[in-house]
Amino acid sequence: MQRSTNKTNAPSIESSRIAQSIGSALDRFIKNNQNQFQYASGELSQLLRDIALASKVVNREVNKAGLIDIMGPMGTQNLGGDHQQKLDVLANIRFTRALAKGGEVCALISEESDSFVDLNNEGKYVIAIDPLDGSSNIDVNVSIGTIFSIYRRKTQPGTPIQSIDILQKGSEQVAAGYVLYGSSTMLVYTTGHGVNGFTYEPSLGEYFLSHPDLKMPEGGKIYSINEGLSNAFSKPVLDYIQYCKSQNYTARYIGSLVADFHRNMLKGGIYIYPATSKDGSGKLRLMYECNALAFISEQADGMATDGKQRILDVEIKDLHQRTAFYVGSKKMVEKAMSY
Ligand code: P6P
Repeated sequence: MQRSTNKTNAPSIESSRIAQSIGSALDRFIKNNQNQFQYASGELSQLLRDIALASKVVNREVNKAGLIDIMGPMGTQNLGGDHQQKLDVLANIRFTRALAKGGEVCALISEESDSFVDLNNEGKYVIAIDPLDGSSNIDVNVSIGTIFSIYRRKTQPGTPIQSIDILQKGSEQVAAGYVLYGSSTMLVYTTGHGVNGFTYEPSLGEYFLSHPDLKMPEGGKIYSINEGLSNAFSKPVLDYIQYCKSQNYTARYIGSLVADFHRNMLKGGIYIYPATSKDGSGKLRLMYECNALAFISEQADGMATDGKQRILDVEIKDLHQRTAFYVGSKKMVEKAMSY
């Protein structure tokens, strides 16, 4: 068989295209962009690396959950009364340990811990994290996610942590992101200069830039809401759902916030978890679920409200406070707000 020879020795089209398609590795990207970060950039870079490392460990455990005894409930409940899954607790341990070792975070707010965790170090940052959101989907092999918000502590490092370090509203975030353990594992984050998505290559143990400068389409035709709760919805919410149906929008609801959010960010759409007659303040948590996704959505030219005001402006009264959540394409959230 005649072998095709590449006379000019220039890289063939295929190899140059493949080379182009793989973006820079996360470490390289963080280093190249750390000067954008007006605070002590080296420390934020280290913090993002610590999160990426923990996510690789959690990813490995999530991917083999069916094979080792880490499926199913722990038989315990967290403060919010959610039945903790074994992977919830494992993920909380992994992230807490990685962040404690990294030394950049002095305090951690987690869905899995009743009060904040003092990591007893001189770190300048505070993190609010849902180590594994959507954990009820783990046993049925549906995508799940990690959600995190990063704040700077307000008081001097080395002094006792105070509530002003902990109860910071969403607009105070200096960085935020999520990990989506889906058909591929992705890390998506912002430091206030746009949103970038990285896809994990397990054979190399590296995240590579795959979705640079993510922007939410201004409009969309996907609405995500649990219509099974319709009897508990207010009339404006029901009216907006009817509007979506009148426009022949597609209903897509995975029941895993990060997966629903990520799809809507890429394709355009709106995710709604409203206040209901069952949950007067909604179900989702402000500090470690909604604030991070609200920051990301605004950085991607989207919008996030609680039905009345910008999520990032909501005052924090309690670590585990809940909020109604309308997030996604700007025009869709504006329309929903008009009801
Ligand atoms: P419901 C998962 O428990 C979660 O926190 C989000 O990931 C998800 O969007 C929502 O709750 C699903 O709640 O009441 O529709 O089952």
